[in-house]
Amino acid sequence: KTKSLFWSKYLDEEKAVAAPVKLFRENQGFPTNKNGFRLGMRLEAIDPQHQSLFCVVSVSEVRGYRFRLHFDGYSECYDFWVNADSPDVFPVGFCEKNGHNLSPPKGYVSETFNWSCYMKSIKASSAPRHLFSVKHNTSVIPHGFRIGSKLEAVDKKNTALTCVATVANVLDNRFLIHFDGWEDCYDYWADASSPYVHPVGWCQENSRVLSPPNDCDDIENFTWEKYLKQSNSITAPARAFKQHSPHGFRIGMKLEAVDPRNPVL
Ligand code: MLZ
Repeated sequence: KTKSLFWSKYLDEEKAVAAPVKLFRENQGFPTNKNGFRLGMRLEAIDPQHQSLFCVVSVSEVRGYRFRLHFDGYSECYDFWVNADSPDVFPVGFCEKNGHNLSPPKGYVSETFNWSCYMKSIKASSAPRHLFSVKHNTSVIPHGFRIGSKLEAVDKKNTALTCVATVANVLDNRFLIHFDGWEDCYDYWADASSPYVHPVGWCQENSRVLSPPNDCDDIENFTWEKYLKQSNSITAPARAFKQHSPHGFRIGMKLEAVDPRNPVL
């Protein structure tokens, strides 16, 4: 493949090698690998900063295989980029069909929001179905994580904490983690192989501290047994978790690691 003049000179000067093209997938061929999403098309998407929400969004920029999404009626500062094959974008009508609440554009209320009236009023078009490469499986897959199942999960915004959590929604093979008693801003989607989720009793077995529900009146004496009885809840069964086989790492072992906040160190 032909390299630009800049690259050939730069690689020469630095005595560096370019990562071989064969290491990349076809969809990484920026900017040539185009996608069919076009400016202004409407669709539904999971808000990456607030993952419990499915929102009305529009395509605000297209670049190669990626595109930028904008929350209708909200500031551009919330815009975010996705790959064209993202599992977090859905055609218009997906939420209604699959029983998820849809967060309407700013200034609309979800009870009365109607996609087709909205599209007519703004004279926009919806992103055609064939552009969505993830085929969502609407038939229920029995994977043990049902809405209401309790489990233990790492709070990704405070990763030192493993907390009492509940499955709040299900989407294909993924489930939404919600932390009991907390606002839904901590919610996130996971699947059975996620290293952040564990069955009830995992903290105790592994001598970790479990963070009790936020509304727990007796934090010191929280027990799952009491809590499950009180709330009359089910648990996600241990066999449903598909975690990697025990690795060789043990507490106290030394190693080298990248600091994700200062990746050069
Ligand atoms: N410092 C934060 C921690 C919140 C942890 C929530 N975990 C689900 C606070 O107290 O708000």
